Amino acid sequence: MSIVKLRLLGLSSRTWTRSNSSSHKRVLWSTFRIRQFSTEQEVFEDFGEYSVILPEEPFVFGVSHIKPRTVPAHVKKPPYALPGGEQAFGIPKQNSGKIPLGGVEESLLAQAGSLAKKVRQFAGTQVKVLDRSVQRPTKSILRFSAFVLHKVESLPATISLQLIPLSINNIAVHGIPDDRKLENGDIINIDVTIYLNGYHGDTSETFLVGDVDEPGKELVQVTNEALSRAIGICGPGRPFKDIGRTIHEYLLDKDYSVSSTFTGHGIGKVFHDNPAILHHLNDEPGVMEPGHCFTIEPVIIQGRNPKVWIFPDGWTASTENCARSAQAEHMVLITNDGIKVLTR
Ligand SMILES: [Co+2]
Repeated sequence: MSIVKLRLLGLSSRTWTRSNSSSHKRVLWSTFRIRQFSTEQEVFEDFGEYSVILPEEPFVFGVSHIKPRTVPAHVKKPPYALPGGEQAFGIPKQNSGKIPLGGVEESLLAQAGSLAKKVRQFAGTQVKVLDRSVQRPTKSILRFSAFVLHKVESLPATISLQLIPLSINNIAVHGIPDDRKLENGDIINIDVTIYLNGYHGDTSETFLVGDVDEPGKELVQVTNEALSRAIGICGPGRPFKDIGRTIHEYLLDKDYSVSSTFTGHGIGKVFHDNPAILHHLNDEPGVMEPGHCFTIEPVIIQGRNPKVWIFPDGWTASTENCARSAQAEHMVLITNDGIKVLTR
């Protein structure tokens, strides 16, 4: 996205600076106050003060220029991480997305969820470490991601680059760690996906870096509340579509929208399994049954435009108008008489 396009969208920008970091010159950012003028509603939307992440120019397409992290030989890899396997994002249609309850499978799945939760919490403590030193040069988020993974010695299931996706400010999901350092006022989503003993764990949280402005704090709080309300209506016999309805109703009187581009998913031996979990108002069939394990992971965006666009790298998803976005994710297992949240 060029500056010209931003102006066409009605955004006012002040200073634009290019990243002067060495190897991964992917990010162009600037701090400015974003106001979007919508001709339809005739209102100014004030999204607050924060840095906008944009792709480095000239664009580099794809991710082949990014060196994948080396994984120690003893770390067990999922099938799609082996040479020739790229199946992490395809859902096998025949899968029911259910596991047998009360046996070894439930226990292994719970262990994967629990490890993912610990990694997420650990990552949060590392954000706090960075937080204290944002004023001086510190670890880049690239090193941060690699460091977190090194500590847990588990494999991120996400993307073949084997890095934890870190999505900052206007990045909705799948931000690829690079040499940008965390800045005071950033909000950063850390999406932890791990593979343990044949099962996947998947959870994410959006953390505050230093002094985040009020709109940023509120966005994160609303996102967490949307997730918790959606989890609150889950149980055996409940229609899956109640998840989207609950989030929709919660946001109705607020100046936020939920992305319909990114869905939750069944999870277990398969990383992205049936059922697809829609976070927006929908009329999809399907009822939660004991043994269903799935993620709920709403992406909540400031303002009423939930559209995103994908960077030339093919992964990083930014909001269309550079409004901020936050995400929170838990794994929910439906039991015979209720639910277990495996990552809480
Ligand atoms: Co997920």
